[in-house]
Amino acid sequence: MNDKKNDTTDVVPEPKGVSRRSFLGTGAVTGAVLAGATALGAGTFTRESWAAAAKEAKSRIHVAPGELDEYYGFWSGGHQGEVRVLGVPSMRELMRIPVFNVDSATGWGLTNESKLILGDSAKYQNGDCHHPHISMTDGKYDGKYLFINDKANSRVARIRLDIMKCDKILTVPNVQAIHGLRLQKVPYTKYVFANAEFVIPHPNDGRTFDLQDKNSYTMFNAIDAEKMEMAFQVIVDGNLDNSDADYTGKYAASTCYNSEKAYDLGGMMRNERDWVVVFNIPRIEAAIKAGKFITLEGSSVPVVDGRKTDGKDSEFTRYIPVPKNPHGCNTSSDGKYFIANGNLSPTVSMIAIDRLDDLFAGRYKDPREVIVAEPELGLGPLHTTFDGRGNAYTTLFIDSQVVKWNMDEAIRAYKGEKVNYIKHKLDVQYQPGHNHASLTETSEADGKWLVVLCKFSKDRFLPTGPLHPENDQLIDISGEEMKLVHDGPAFAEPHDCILARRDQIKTQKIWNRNDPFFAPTVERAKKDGINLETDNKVIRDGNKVRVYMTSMAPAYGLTEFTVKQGNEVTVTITNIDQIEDVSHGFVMTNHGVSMEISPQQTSSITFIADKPGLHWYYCSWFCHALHMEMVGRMLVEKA
Ligand code: CUK
Ligand code: CUA
Ligand code: CA
Repeated sequence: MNDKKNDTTDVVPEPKGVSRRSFLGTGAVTGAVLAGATALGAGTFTRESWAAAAKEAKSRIHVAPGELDEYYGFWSGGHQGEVRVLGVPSMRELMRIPVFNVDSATGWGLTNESKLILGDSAKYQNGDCHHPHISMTDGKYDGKYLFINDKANSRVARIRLDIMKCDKILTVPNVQAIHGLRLQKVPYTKYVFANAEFVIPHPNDGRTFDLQDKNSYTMFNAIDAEKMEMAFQVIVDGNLDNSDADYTGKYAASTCYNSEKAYDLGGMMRNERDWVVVFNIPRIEAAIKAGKFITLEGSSVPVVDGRKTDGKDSEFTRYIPVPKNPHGCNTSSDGKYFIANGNLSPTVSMIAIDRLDDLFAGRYKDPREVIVAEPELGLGPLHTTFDGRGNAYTTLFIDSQVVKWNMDEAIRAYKGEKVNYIKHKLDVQYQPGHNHASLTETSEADGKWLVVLCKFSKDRFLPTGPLHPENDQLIDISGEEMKLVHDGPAFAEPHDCILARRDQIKTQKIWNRNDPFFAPTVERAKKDGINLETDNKVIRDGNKVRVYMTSMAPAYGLTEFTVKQGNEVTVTITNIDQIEDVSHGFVMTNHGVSMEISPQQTSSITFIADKPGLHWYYCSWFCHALHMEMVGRMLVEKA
């Protein structure tokens, strides 16, 4: 227990054992969920032993000035659209990686290099990130890429971890709202698995809006991780929420909360059970290789049908009924279970991965025979994470708690043995969604830290008006009991984060001149006969003007250039500084132009010189004692 007491009887947690409300029937629980939505304002804290607790917590997470953290944390930026890099356990924010947003500091969404990566989707300036995941080899992080979804515009992005920049974005075709995203763990991340959440008509051209129509469905998507191109799509029954992959490379699983294919709340809760759908990856690959697939109108992506026909399973999928409206889907770090989190049910369902071969071979009458336990944990279980010592940690949204429970004991209890598999319950502040233990998605789960991403912070921080920050809490899980050690206010709902050991991430100190990130710009310069490292030149090409210059603290290679009003101007700057950390910027005042040029980087930006007169440009990153003097003038002659 942490040392704070909650003064409302409604949310008083029991430190150990099963919550008194967890035995409510499903119907009552559904009622509690709906009531919970209005009862969230309840608790206030008394802070009697705050000082002592705070002191102890501080010593656990303190990373002294100049010292480095043990873990990299990659945080989803939620509907802010970026990825944030934090040090753990200090929870210091180290960097922000713009992805689906427009970023003024780096020029992401403004520069030609970033627009090329954003592709057709550059027209969207919003995103909604949920699930950041690091590429793996043999079930361990290889530190190469981080992938993240954009639910808002149905995209998946890849970040190169050596430079911590987004290098590819793919809009997943034929679907709406990419939500659950996980990576193949074994033998390596060949596929990014991405769930499209919403059921839509196919083709979605207005000829029908009926979700019950047999041509209304959503799809499970596999993306080739290296090429960032679609590999295949699988039509499913119901919808798709979260997913995960196993440690054999054979199976992926997804939760479905809308087996009803309903469009409203009541409809989506109609069925007593929804399901987990399991995908047989080798069978799908074999069918595609054999040419047994279809394509949808206007798309060349191979599609296979994973729906049941007349109650009969397809060869590609199995549907395992679980209590209604499950949410999170998590593979235990020992590789044994897919765990579906009950959400509306106080339970989680443990699916034995070693029974899936038999399930696909048709050896079970009832697909629920693959479920080896369904422990009751408390109200609103959303996501589960693991410590590598046989324990699981599940967030309880409604109870505002994290529950630590033992997987083997839960299985024994399911068989009828009298064991208390609940090890500890800890209050969190408040209403947690995802949680993530250090290295939990890999075979190296080390059981040291647990991050809990709370959706509400209420009274935990200085008030910031009607919009409150979220609260990302850090919990020490190295002992028997969980200990809350840090509160981390965060903007715009991170949803999920991932932790990697610091030795697993290897970054470049300065850019490599041959980096593919700006290779297209280098190519174009070559066509103009420009040596980017030495030339400062203006190329006139009809109405287009291309300005090439170098930057080296504290000066641009060109302090003046002249164009005609109405010219389309592309400024390309190469930072020839070789000194780590000496980034320059380029801002053309009153033109909406801003970009970053880090050591040995080439960046370019295009704009219309629509106003005659003198326009100053300046360096926006403080690079030198004479940084203020790092300026130049664009002279625009009247048309
Ligand atoms: S989801 Cu947000 S709390 Cu998008 Cu992984 Cu569960
Ligand atoms: Cu260059 Cu400031
Ligand atoms: Ca449902």
